[in-house]
Amino acid sequence: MDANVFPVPEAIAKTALIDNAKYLEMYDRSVKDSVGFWAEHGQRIDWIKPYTEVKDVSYDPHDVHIRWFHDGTLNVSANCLDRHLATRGDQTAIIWEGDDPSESENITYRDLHARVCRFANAMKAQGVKKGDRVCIYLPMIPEAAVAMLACARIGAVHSIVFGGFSPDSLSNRIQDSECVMLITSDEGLRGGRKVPLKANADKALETCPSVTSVVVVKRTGGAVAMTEGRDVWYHDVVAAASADCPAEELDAEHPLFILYTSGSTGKPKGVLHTSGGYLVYASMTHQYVFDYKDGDIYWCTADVGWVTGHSYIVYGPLANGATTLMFEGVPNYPSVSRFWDVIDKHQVSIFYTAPTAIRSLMREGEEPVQRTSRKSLRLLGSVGEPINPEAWLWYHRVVGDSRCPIVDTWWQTETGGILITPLPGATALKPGSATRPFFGVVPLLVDAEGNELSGATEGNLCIADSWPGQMRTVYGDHERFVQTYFTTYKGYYFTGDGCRRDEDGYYWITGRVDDVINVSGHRMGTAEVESALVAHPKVAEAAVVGYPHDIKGQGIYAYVTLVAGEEPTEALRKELVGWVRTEIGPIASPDVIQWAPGLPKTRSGKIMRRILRKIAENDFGALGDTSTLADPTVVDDLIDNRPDA
Ligand code: 6R9
Repeated sequence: MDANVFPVPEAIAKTALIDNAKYLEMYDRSVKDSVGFWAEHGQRIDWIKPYTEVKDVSYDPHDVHIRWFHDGTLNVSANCLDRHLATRGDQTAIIWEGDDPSESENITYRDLHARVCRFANAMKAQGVKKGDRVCIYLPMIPEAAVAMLACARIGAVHSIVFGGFSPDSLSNRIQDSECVMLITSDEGLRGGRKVPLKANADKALETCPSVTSVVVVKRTGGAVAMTEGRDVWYHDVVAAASADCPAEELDAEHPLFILYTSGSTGKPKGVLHTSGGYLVYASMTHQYVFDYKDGDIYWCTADVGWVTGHSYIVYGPLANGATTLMFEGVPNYPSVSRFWDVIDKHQVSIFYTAPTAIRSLMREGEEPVQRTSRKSLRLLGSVGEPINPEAWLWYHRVVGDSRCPIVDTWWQTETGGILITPLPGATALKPGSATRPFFGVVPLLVDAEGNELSGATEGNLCIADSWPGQMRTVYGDHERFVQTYFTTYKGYYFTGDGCRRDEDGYYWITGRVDDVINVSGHRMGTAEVESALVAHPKVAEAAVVGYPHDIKGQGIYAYVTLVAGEEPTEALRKELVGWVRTEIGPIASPDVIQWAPGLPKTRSGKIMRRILRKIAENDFGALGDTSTLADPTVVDDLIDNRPDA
């Protein structure tokens, strides 16, 4: 056998839910009889009124619509809570591990149910109604999960904004979906440092007239301003609320949440997910991809501000009655052994994290890992960006003691759940490959003209058919949804990723083919960073590209042209980095700023990003044809003055 293929370990094969024969049989049925397959698996969750229609989907650009189980009714929060009470009321639903290792808490299903009911009633008392949008801007504390489930219980639509986003970013997102309520906390706590969430929120709300009430969770006890008539304390409103809150009966296609994500152009898009199909898909992928069984302790290190936190900390695991760990902190606080200490402390058996975290911990050597036991682990996962084989092998050998399979899960905010992934009991692994499609998923590789490519090949990754977890629209802009995903390659969903398929039919994601970059697993539109830069009074023009970065996967490389008369100084460089941090948030900080007296443009004025990418990559040999440039000498200047990235 190929040295780079890792077969299913015997111990896993013996107990896994799905072996290879079963995978092949189920996959075959899922694509040949999609309706029959999903009619059956849709029943894994509880419906109030059963569905009779399974699938109503069109990818025709004139009439894109995606509906699953649409005549059924259900409640997502009842599926995550109420239905477990009789059988597992006293089981831990959420293990919360605080930023400070001395703080942790186990919350049972019964307790979580009561907290969600109380907060749902409190939201109603504040005037929130079914269909209203509610913004959640919280750190990784149990109240974040409580708020999500409380929204789901009453049919309000949550929009979570990652706590690392700036007031401006928060305000844009609130305005776009016209949220009526904002749920935040006094401060957040990460790596021992405080994040001024309420102060950020106050700033954002200056431009958000739709928000009439703000609920503030007391996390650190830091002093905050409370606006009379608008702001209330979480602990006050839940104390006044009843713990009896019947779950609202909602249509399968009732919106569950909006989550903003970056695209190649314009402002972030509000990705809309609905209730029934999403929950079926999130729970099914969680069970099979992680081979989840009763007794497992499952930990996904994502933040609920990203889709991974939605599907694989909260909705998928809780729908499955799992024990899910929620971590407030960071991998290197108080020491670089923190992840492994938490695994030992709570006896975690399934661990799901991002390649950037692995790479940064790998840099610290093996000792901080080896001084911990990790005997409880049986499965590892990776998500967010391609994992390089070196990091994969280290994760496998050092963290997993060569015992635990790694599921490299490829998916997107738009897909709601995992689409390409190994199944631990079925799939032999190749480091760096997301391997094979999940049930019901038909990946296609197409060339630039949209011709489908067969066999071992490389191309643009599309998906041929729908799956229940697929996004339904861009909130408030269905035309943008159609334009972004369904017009480039007719009849297919276009992912924006490039991909290679090998001779065994395994998929290898090669990264984005559009102007989206992936920084530490966070999606960032180069256009967003550019518009932040040009908003600075001294900047005339900016072009932003990604470049390979050892830890972050990709770093942000900005070419900046100053307005005439401005001097390119080190102080200004720092100022611009700080400016982008304030405009968007720390995750968007440029790693490199290169002063560019001119940018390479075609005669029609289009910036040739291909060339800028090559220069940023330090790859001057492959600049390609520069003859169409209006002024080819700008390229030489950029090469000569490239700072050491
Ligand atoms: C879940 C999530 C989506 C983009 C996606 C792709 C990249 C995610 C990956 C991966 C290679 C993996 N991506 N998982 N690339 N291998 N296992 O990350 O959603 O934030 O929307 O990002 O991330 O480029 O298109 P999101």
